[in-house]
Amino acid sequence: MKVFKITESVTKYTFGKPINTEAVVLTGEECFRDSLEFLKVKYNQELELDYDMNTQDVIWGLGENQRGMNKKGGIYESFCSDDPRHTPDKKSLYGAHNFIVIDGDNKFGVFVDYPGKVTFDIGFSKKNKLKIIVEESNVDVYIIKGKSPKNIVREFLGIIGESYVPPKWAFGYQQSRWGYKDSKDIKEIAEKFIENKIPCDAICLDIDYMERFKDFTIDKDAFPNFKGFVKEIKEKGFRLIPIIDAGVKIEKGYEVYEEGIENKYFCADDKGEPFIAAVWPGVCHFPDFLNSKAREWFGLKYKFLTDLGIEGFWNDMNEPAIFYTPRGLKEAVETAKASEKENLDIHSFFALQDVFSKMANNIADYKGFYHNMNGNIVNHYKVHNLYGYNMTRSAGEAFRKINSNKRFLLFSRASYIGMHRYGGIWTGDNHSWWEHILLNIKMMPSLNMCGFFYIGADTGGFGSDANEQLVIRWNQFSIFTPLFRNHSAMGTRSQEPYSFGENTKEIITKAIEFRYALIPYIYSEYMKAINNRNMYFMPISFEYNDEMSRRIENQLLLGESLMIAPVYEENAVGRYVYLPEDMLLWKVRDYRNRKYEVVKKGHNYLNVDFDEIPLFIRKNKILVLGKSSHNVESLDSAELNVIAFVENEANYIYYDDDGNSYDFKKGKYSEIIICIRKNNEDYEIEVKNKGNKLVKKISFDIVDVDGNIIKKIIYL
Ligand code: MIG
Repeated sequence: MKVFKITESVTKYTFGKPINTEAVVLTGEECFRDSLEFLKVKYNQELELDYDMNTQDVIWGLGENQRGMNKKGGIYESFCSDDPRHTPDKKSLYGAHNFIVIDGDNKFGVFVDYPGKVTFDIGFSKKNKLKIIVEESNVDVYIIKGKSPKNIVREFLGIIGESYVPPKWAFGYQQSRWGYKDSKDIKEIAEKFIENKIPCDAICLDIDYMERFKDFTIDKDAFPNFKGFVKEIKEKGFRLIPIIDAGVKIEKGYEVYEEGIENKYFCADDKGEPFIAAVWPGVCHFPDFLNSKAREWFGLKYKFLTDLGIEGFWNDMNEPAIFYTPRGLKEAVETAKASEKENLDIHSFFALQDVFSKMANNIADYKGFYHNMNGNIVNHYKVHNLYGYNMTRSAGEAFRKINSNKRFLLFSRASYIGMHRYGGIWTGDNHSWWEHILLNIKMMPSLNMCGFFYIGADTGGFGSDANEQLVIRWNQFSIFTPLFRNHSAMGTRSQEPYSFGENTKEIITKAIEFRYALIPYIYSEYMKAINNRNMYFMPISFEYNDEMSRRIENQLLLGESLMIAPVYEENAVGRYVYLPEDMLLWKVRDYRNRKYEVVKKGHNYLNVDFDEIPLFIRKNKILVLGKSSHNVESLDSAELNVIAFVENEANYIYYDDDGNSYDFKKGKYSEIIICIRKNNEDYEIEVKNKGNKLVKKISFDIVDVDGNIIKKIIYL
């Protein structure tokens, strides 16, 4: 074991010879210690980390994963998996995020930097035993200390490098569906949004825009003049976001295939030949994203689309997903042949069924190919979780070469910590199930802990048919997530905001308008979270110390001023809410109508009608609000509305920048610093403008602890 002091609060313990995942950006100096802090270590073939939890301990983290925000009671496997049925018994989803925070008498974080399979048994096998099992003993373990979970997360965010910042327009609403197949379909969607006056910034292009699912091609029949079409749609106010898949079609004469072969940029099998697996385009090769040259090559291919006016992408199938390989197919066919004509006994029947269903994403296939990590040949299985990460890195790095000071939108399905520097995440193929709204809610703060901020789920659910109430309730939550996209699978019921009756359309439109009115706050909080290494979504107890707060799994803090309590149960017209202190409640139907009530600290039942979004403003906190518009670029920033809940003094820093470039990193951003102080029956307001040239007027609704409102206006 080698030990390195990374920062005052972070120590790295190196076992064997780990593969450098580049998840952590700091190295630090070697120091001496003969044992790990907090954890017991056993290692031979595997490495096992043990910890005795107390009954009261809460375990946070693990990013995109199942079950609670408190991970206690579950067993989880970090292994990026393309499994669209996120039932509670599943141990892996698309991402692998090996960071947890132990929140008990001892408070510390653990990051297991290992790119293959890691199992977190958090009191599943044995009530109070935390066991982390790494399949190999070449691994870096980081122990992160801090006086609170919030602090520990901040320390962790400090060693993994700054999170991805999308362009501001990416905070607008996005409409997507697998099944919009050509320019006619897309145009129709755009027209519907315009006609119905529903704000929207982007429409996603799923695999049908490509010529036979080949990356970096356009189907000429579906889009006869793609460049012109991108421009036309943009003039209507929308951007197009094409999908990019990991697999490259094997086809003579197809440039990406030919170049990949010529330069040995594809993953190889055990004979050194390009590895073959079938995905959407049929048989494919996988670009070797772990090879820096291949990564650079593939990334620059995005230029084909950026040259056509594209400014955002989503990277799919990058676990990588495999439908079948020649190996799996052969095994299945042989098993089938051997079973022919027989009167199958029950075991052979199940074996036959299994051999077909296990053709996809089979471990034997993941063990059957190799990466050339700059001269070092590594079996895929050992570095599986780095694949999607490096596909997204490949695009992210290329964007800097294509246009060094322009922010592109990028989000990925598979991920590992480290990828947070290059793109966001959508949480993959969920279902139109009520349970998945709750899962969506719980994942958000866990992902923030792991560095991922530009995040969101398929609103309305990807698989299965949604009903209108579910789509309403889901939108009412997603208006708060940085990535806000309605997406669904081919063959499922349509779930665009206007797909149901007038009344449903009205309710969803009002929710989306509220999202746009909230963008000043959402963007300000997003950027400040990244710049100050805070979280955007937090569990309640990251700010409130009482024991009850630690147990709340279905309310979130959003930025520094708000608490949200979404409704995620069918037919519910209300819900239970716990308040750690008195808060100001605004039930939003139409953001233009503001009505507040003070809700008392403690246990409350809240009525929430189908068209209402409950929003809580914390005590001595400030919410800034603008006006809605049809897209982000057309937002009118001349007037800000402030809603403040003031007992004695409230402060807020409203951040803004150009929304398109990286100039903010050079200090080119503006702040409006607002301070409201209670002074007998009145308030003193101080506003300091540091460089904001857009805001001319701020109107204030200041509410005191008894619910009395005072209105004021200040001109800048
Ligand atoms: O095997 O491109 O998660 O969002 O619509 C399915 C089609 C492939 C999976 C993605 C989903 C996308 C779909 N893709």
